[in-house]
Amino acid sequence: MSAAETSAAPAAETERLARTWATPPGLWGWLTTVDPKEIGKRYIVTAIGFFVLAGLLAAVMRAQLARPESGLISPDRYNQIFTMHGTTMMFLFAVPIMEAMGLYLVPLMVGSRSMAFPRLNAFSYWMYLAGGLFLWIGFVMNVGPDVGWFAYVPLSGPEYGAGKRADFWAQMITFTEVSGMAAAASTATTIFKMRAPGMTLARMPLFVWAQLVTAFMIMLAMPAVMLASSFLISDRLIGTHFYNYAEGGSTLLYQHLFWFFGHPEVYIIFLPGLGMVSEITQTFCRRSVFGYPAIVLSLLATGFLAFGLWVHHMFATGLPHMGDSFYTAASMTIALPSGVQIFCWLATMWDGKPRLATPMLFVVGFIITFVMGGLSGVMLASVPLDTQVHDTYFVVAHFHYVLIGGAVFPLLGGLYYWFPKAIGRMPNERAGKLSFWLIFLGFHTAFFPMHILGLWGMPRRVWTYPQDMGWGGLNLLSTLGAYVLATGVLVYLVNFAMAYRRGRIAGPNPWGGGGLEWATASPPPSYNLPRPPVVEGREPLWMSPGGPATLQGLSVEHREVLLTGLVDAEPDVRHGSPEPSIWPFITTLSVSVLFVGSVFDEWWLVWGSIPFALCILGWFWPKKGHSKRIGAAEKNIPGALA
Ligand code: HEM
Ligand SMILES: [Cu+2]
Repeated sequence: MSAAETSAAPAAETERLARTWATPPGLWGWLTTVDPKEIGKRYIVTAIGFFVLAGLLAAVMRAQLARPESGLISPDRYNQIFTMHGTTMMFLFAVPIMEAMGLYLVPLMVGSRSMAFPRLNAFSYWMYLAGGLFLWIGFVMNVGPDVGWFAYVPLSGPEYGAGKRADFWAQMITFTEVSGMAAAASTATTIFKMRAPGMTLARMPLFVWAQLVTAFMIMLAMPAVMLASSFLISDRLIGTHFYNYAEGGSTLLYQHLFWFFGHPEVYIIFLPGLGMVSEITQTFCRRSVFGYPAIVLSLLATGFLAFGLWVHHMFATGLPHMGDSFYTAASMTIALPSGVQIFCWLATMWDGKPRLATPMLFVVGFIITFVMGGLSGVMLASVPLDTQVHDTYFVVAHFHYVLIGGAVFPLLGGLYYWFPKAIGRMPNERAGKLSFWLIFLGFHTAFFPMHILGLWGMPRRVWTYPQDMGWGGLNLLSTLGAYVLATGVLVYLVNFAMAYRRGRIAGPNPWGGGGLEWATASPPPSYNLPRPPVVEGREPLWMSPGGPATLQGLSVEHREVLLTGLVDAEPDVRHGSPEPSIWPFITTLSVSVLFVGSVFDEWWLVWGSIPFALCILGWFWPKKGHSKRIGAAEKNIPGALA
């Protein structure tokens, strides 16, 4: 067969492919699908649902805080509400949605038919859904956790945390972390082994790099918090003494375990956001991003450094001075890699005359807001200042600047940017711009005053404050800002809902992007691309606007994916990819019974593991798969596979 060519696949071939990769129709298909795009979309919609719920809780908090001595909600409800808000935002919205963007986009961007462990992706989604429902059902039944999103002991321990509330928090953590690690393992493996031929590491899109670093951070950080929450639950249920000072345990151990996860967590949330910013910036500036190697190195450096800062959350616990100084220095150092990336984007914009469409507006909003959040972060890294403003609204302002500025703005830009790809229709630009301005101005009105309130001494996690403190005015302003922000989010989502039904048809590449995700139809067919593309540069579509050259010979009769070499992405193995399967769903049911039951009685752990073991047996029951190594002669990117 001939060398690589840009021929379109004949219709018979794509029809056969569509049948091979189809998801069964109806409810059965919904429960059994292993298509990463289906799972990614579902994940994203669910996460947006949790974002809206947690946002409503924020609206309630802001209503309560708008006036001094307000009695809108009771202190006990307030405790549950801020805990649910923080917990939902971090564990059920931010991390899952960032991973889900990867599940949807990574296979398209690397030009693969599917992902490495499609059934594991499905399992990840079901586990996430189960954990989220568990937490929210608890909240509705008045057993919502009330111990803050980091659930410090001894407050959350057996002595002070009576009832089941803290158990609900701890077990929800186990659910979501299992889910998070499953998705991360699949993403990392896909990136390493399933890139299109020719997509060497140095040609990988920056969003894919960001997802890779994030996946490793998830796999390294999440076990720490699972340990923290499992020790907590066993202290509470079976009387172990991990955190019991009187019996030789340690309360500080909890903080170390939690923040060894908790600090990397914030980078897990915003590194994918940085990846989106790079993609959007280069498309709207119509040039490849300035300083690709510098950006990749910064992502890697952030990933490593993020594990060396956790103690800055514990400055107020009275650590040795040596420790204080070390973690101050480390916390300041991490500003450098982020700074490098900001300069790279600015240089790209400088050179590129950016087109200020909605995604790009969110990028600009991100740069402004994130730099401000970074500056208050560097201030907090200094121990004397931190001991002054610890647990005040200054900290609440800081982390919303980095979380909303650093992750939510890029995410809103990214969702808008890839919406036409996933749905096939364009959102309305005027509504998009309106939503941006409402969100941006609302955000700063809501959160900037909190810096001042914090410096004036207003503590966080208080349900109200006395009239004569003089905090009323700024709090009212902050509440108004929050409602403007909420209106902006409403406009943003309504715009999507309208576009979903009536938007202009997008076509494969509405923004003129250069990455492989734009080479296929919108929405993409179940098999992604008819034939594996052969990649010759970082922006394959800009190099050959007619579409990249393709490779023939991958099976269309069976679900077959092409595995390639880790560094150079030479064709290596053809590998069978799983058919739709009900096992991930059933396995999740069995794990859920075990996890939920164990909150009430420790014996569920023992008996519950039997159905779980049976499920695993069913899942991994040997099937006729196939896997064929590709001969040495064909490795150098031929036009056809043997
Ligand atoms: C959408 C607009 C938002 C508003 C108006 C808002 C408002 C608030 C307020 C007023 C508090 C402080 C409660 C207190 O200390 O008494 C708070 C806490 C918190 N928020 Fe938000 N928030 C928003 C979005 C977010 C997002 C997007 C995230 C994360 C991705 C987030 C994460 C947190 C966390 C982790 C806490 C700490 C909870 C705790 O103290 O345990 N928030 N938020
Ligand atoms: Cu930190």
